[in-house]
Amino acid sequence: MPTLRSACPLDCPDACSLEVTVDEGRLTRIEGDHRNPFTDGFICAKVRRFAEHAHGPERLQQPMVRSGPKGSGQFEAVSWDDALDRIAQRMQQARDEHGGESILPICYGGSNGLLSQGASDARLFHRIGASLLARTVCAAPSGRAHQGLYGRMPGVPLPAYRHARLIVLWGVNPSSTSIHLVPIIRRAQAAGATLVVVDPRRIPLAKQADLHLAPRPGTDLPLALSLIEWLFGNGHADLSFLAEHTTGWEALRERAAAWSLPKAAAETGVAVDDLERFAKMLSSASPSVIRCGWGPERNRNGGSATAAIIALPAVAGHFGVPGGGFTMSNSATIGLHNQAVAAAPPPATRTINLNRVGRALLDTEAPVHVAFVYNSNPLSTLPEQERMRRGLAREDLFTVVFDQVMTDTARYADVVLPATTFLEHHDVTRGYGAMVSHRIEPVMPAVGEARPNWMVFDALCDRLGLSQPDDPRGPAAMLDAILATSPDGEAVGQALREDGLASRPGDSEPVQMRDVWPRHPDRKIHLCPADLDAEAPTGLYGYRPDPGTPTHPLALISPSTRRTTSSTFGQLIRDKATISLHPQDASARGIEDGDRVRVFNACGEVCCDAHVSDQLRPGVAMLPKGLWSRHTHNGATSNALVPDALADLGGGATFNDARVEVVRM
Ligand SMILES: Nc1nc2c(c(=O)[nH]1)N[C@H]1C(S)=C(S)[C@@H](COP(=O)(O)OP(=O)(O)OC[C@H]3O[C@@H](n4cnc5c(=O)[nH]c(N)nc54)[C@H](O)[C@@H]3O)O[C@H]1N2
Ligand SMILES: Nc1nc2c(c(=O)[nH]1)N[C@H]1C(S)=C(S)[C@@H](COP(=O)(O)OP(=O)(O)OC[C@H]3O[C@@H](n4cnc5c(=O)[nH]c(N)nc54)[C@H](O)[C@@H]3O)O[C@H]1N2
Ligand code: SF4
Ligand SMILES: [Mo]
Repeated sequence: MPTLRSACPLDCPDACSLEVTVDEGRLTRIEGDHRNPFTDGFICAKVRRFAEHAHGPERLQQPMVRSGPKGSGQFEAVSWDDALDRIAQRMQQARDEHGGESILPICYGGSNGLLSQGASDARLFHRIGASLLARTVCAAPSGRAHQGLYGRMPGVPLPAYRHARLIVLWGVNPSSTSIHLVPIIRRAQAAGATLVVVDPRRIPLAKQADLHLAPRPGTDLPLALSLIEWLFGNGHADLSFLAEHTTGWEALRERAAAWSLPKAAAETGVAVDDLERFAKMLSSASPSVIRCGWGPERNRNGGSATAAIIALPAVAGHFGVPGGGFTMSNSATIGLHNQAVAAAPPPATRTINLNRVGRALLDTEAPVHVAFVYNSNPLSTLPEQERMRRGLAREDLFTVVFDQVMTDTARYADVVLPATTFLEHHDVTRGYGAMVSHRIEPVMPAVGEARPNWMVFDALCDRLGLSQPDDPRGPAAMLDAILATSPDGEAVGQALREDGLASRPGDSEPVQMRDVWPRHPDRKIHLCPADLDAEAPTGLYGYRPDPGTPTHPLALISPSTRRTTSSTFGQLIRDKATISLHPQDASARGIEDGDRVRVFNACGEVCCDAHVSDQLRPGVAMLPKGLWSRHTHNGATSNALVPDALADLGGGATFNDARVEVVRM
């Protein structure tokens, strides 16, 4: 069998290049290749199992319409023409009777490809005047902070961590979420680098770290500010760098002054000696790099916390050397965008925050009449799951779910449409860790009658009379439009067309504040930008205390696991999930390992089994992200306990602000 080339478009920083073998239309082997050195010939276990996703019993093979009550998962097959006619008719009717705003697209991270998201889908929804969606469930607060301080300056390339003498993993768990960084860290450690982990639980790399700080969830802001205060207070702030390359450092210093190490120790639950050790490491080690993950952003203080974390290298003077600085998201590193594919500006309609879609679906003043779900599994991944479920159960709501498999959300659909996977369609991807872009081509025929996103949205545009003659239609025209209008289109176009793989133009390992600069007109770091300061409810770097109450005291976090990408691949997991509890918290409640428990708060409740574990700090419980209904005893998951309160910046999610009580059943 010939080996074919592909690339992984899943929501993962690593952006692997792949080698696949297909036999008689079925995927038989999928492995990492060496074209992209970061992939280095290996991939995660999830994608190695991709054949089970692509060819498994849950794979959607043909369009279907509902034949039983909502949520029952009873459907009957129809033709594509029939399904598309019904959808077009309901969209037209909703627009005529209630206005375009009564149509709501619901989408997020299924495939990060530029042909699959924000492309012809945006064209359709913009032209019909649908409600706009603020796609805020992930990276919204950290993205605002990264934009405000640095204009999304490219991060330290992950391979350049080999140069570092101090590596800080701050609210990030590469062993699950970015596996190719792990060997790089190990090699740096073998060469003498110090490793610090800041995470409320003992992640695998914390076991090999020189220092593990386990703050209470949501307290990274005082933690980072206390380090900044210590650096200034002890003569370790790089004042000449701050004067030359930053604005707003005096305001940052003033706000950090509220947080002495002892005060931060009390708020974060981290020993003052550990804070001081960490501060000393930051002041002395060079090169020093912070990998800032998405753990710190998913709470009420998330934007300010991320801003304070990524301000640290500026205060400590870590920039200008290979392996020095910070890495947040690298998604803006290669300048490719697909606005020309959308070919339609956003309409002047309302914007609905993705975190509050449940609320929007239950709103009776400005009701949603058509919900169109694609690239996402909102019933599993959005806050306030019970609200979401009640919204989807509304008899008068017409719901389309366009997915690869029968998700929990799809069971509530009126019409289900089968989507192709990246092995069956074209796409263009950009890594947000690895600084590469891939062009993906189909390596096998579509499974059943599955179709790619662009084909479905083009067909709906046609049916609704919304297509225009010069719209870029089809993969080749879409790629042309992207390359012709993107800042780096010319620089990477040839490589993408010829090799299917392009690296960042110019230096492959840019050094922050030497080769790459803040993307602000003054090329300076804005440590206290006015727009962020105005947006945050208590001002930038303003701290909001723990939302726990005497009735719901435990902090429930729901981090990623190795087994799913968000909820993708959840159908392949057969066993039930457990909630991890610290031994102290378990014994205080008379709970033993394996007991069935009820986890609850004002939003909802989950029934599952307990796992007693000292890998968490006391006061913190864990039930992973991405679970499906089948993984608990009552069909509810961690998201049933997550409030739809918003973070301080970017309207972001507060998944880790769930506060709960747990009782034995
Ligand atoms: N295998 C796998 N890979 C993935 C994903 C997946 O679901 N599975 N998801 C992908 C996506 S969508 C994303 S956004 C990235 C996310 O990548 P990561 O940021 O690595 O993942 P998370 O699991 O969100 O959070 C990381 C860590 O933050 C910790 N944490 C929770 N609350 C806090 C806090 O308040 N402060 C601090 N310091 N730490 C905290 C958690 O214990 C967890 O270990 O990974 C991507 N890669
Ligand atoms: N409790 C809790 N919940 C969380 C988080 C958390 O930390 N805790 N993290 C959040 C984060 S970081 C994220 S990014 C979100 C992600 O939330 P979602 O966007 O809902 O992501 P997935 O669960 O991966 O669902 C993606 C779906 O898209 C489908 N899909 C993939 N490719 C295509 C395609 O080409 N076309 C179509 N039509 N469908 C496709 C997949 O089969 C899958 O069902 O979840 C958030 N939810
Ligand atoms: S999910 Fe991440 S590690 Fe796994 S194949 Fe895709 S890019 Fe690579
Ligand atoms: Mo995410």
